[in-house]
Amino acid sequence: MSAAELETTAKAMVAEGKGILAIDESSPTIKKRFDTINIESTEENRRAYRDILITAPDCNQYISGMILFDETIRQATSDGTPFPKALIDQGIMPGIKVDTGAKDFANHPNEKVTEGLDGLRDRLAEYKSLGAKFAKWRAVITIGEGIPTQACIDANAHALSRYAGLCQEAGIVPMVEPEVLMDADNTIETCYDVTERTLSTLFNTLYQQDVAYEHTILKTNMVISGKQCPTQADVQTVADMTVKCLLNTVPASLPGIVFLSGGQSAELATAHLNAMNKTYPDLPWPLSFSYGRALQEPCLNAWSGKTENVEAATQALLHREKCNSLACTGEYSADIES
Ligand code: 5MM
Repeated sequence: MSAAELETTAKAMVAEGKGILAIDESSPTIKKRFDTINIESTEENRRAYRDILITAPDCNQYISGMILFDETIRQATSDGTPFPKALIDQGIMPGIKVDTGAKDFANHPNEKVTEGLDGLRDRLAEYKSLGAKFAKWRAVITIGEGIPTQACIDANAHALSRYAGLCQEAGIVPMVEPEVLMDADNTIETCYDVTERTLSTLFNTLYQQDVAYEHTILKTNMVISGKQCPTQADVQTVADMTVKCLLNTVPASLPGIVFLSGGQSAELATAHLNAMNKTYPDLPWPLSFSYGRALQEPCLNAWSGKTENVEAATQALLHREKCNSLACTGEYSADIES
């Protein structure tokens, strides 16, 4: 694949009014999600659920790509069409999660470093042959007493950069995801400081390793109050501080930035994205979404593992996709929720 094709893929991922649906839960995470609706995490149940997400009619109006898990990229729809082909037939790009998970970081209690570089060159070649156009790697940065350490941020930035270089070599667009977790009791100001330090380290390291910014997509957290913080910043403050942080750290040549939802409610994740795009329509990059939970939760609950609920689940998914599509251009209003 030429540089021009990488550029085309990256731009298409963040085409106006479109975002990415993250359905790349690893086996332990999808089990956690299924536990909430009392469904056993069997291979067939995972396939049936992902079938709903992948084949929702006309979702290509809102969705440019979906991130798959290794098992999912090898599965097929109920009528036997391989999932990657079912996506490509709708004009949606298949993506793939290529990290192998966040593991304990040696000598650094309560911190994680993401693994998955061993054999990655060969795995990327296989995923490409299966139709993958982009690949995601998630690093986890935890806020707490004395953490994150710079050592943890550096180790994760280094791994992200090595994976991103291998992706571009393979003709696959890297979607680099450094996630500052929002589960603690920190203020929004602490989230700002940690996110700024994480992103500036990441882009310096990408530069040192000659990763082309113009063929890279950033998937990041919003700058937000920790879930347990007694004072929760309002929507406009989240929008203002997130945009300020991105302007201070992200090169203008990046084709686009997408957000993870990180445990925000579905409606709040949409409202935050909308406020950013409404207040700041002339940023150097499109701001879009790559939510997992904030797109899937209403759909998963509506489905509850029952065939007779597939239509309701599909409608719940399409509704969230439409809301977030509108938020990409600042045209969302909470009125359309009712
Ligand atoms: C969909 O979940 C993804 C996979 O997570 P695990 O490897 O932990 O199973 C996850 O990387 C996801 O893409 C991002 O965290 C964004 O999802 P949310 O739910 O935070 O929007």
